[in-house]
Amino acid sequence: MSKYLILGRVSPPSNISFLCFHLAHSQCRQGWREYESKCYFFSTDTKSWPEANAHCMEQNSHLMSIQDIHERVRSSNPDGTRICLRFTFKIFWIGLNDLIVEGIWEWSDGKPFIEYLSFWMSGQPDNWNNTEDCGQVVGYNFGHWNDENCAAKRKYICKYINCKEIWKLQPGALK
Ligand SMILES: [Ca+2]
Ligand SMILES: [Ca+2]
Repeated sequence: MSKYLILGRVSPPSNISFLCFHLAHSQCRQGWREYESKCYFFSTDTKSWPEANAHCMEQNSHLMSIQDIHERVRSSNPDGTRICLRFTFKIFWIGLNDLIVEGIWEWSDGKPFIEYLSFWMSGQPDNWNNTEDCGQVVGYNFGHWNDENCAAKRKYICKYINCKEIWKLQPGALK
């Protein structure tokens, strides 16, 4: 059964084919954890950052970006808060990267990089050996961030925004 109520097409020139609104009480997909209208997936397997990025996108999500203090606190709080039960002492790739311009950090989901939410480990990012362009949260260091070589195999966190409280645009969904 469709989760969405189709409301109609958006007129050209938009390439967005329709608007939809979530009808029922929304839940995250199985295996994902809900927090404040967002759904998070904490992997148990390990992948390189590009593999993890592609995997999240295949799941209609992105590597996690940190867009407010709650996400940062949650991701940095190892005491069993809901979304970080399996977070303690582990390292997870998030969407953080400076792949395009060295030293300019961005989120892979295109959300703004909010400077005051930066949460780097002491001495990081160091772009060690000029090879570190992907960002991770370091569970054993209170969730502080480190840059590491993108080829390193790490666990990863995917995130998508739930439809519960927002109007959602789904490009091409009627094709
Ligand atoms: Ca770098
Ligand atoms: Ca580093």
